[in-house]
Amino acid sequence: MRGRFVVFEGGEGGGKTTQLERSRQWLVESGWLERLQAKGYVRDLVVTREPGGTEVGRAIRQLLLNHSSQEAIQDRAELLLYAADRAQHVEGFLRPQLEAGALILCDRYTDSTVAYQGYGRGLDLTLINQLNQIASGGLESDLTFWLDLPCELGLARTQQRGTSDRIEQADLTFHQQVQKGFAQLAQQHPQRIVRIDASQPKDLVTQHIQAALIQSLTRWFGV
Ligand code: T5A
Repeated sequence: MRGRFVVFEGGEGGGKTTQLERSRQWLVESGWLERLQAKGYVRDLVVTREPGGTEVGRAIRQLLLNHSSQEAIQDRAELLLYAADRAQHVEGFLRPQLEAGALILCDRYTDSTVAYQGYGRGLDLTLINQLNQIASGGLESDLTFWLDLPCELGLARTQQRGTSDRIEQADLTFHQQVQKGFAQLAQQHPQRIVRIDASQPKDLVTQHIQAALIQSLTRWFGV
């Protein structure tokens, strides 16, 4: 049995966390999960995220997002910390879960590194692709949702929460570059990345994601 790996990507405040949780709930409540389990296609449904999907990763996440010292984290150090989080996550969690037949919903993965550290920080894209390859051991998502939202709107949503992390505090040009990065990735990988218009009301976004999930589940498992 081999599981499947579904990733939610996008800029700040696009609604990834909200929609990932709604997908989890829908898979359970609609009976899809039970049907896939009964036919032996899927063992379990698991939810995870990057950075911070493992215990080591949670320490790295804390360092990356809530770093408060006067000493700035340098761009290449930031890149390597995300890569370390991913290497731990892939070997210690994602691969074993997939081999055991889990359907995984993951908040962010390799495309975030290309968009944030590549397009946002301006680090060399060839280097980032090589590092993604090393950290992931070549593990790619089976399906990635890109929640596409103008960054001004996304940042306004996160600001309503009243707190912002180190990366959310970066300037608007950085977030515009990140947005450009996701758009390029979606163009380059149309077979893997599904663009979702995240400016719509939550329920409509959920409907579009569910429709795409049904299509993929049907294709993967023939049910
Ligand atoms: N990062 C990550 C890198 O730089 N490189 C990497 O390789 C990786 C893996 C992670 C940070 O690390 C960076 C990217 C990030 O900056 P995070 O907390 O995991 O940080 O991710 P964030 O994007 O910061 O998470 P957010 O919670 O800010 O955004 P979400 O998850 O996209 O949005 P969500 O669901 O929390 O919603 C935000 C608000 O908007 C509302 C929600 O209710 C909530 O209040 N909302 C909507 N409002 C109106 N209409 C809709 N359709 C809405 N959908 C949600």
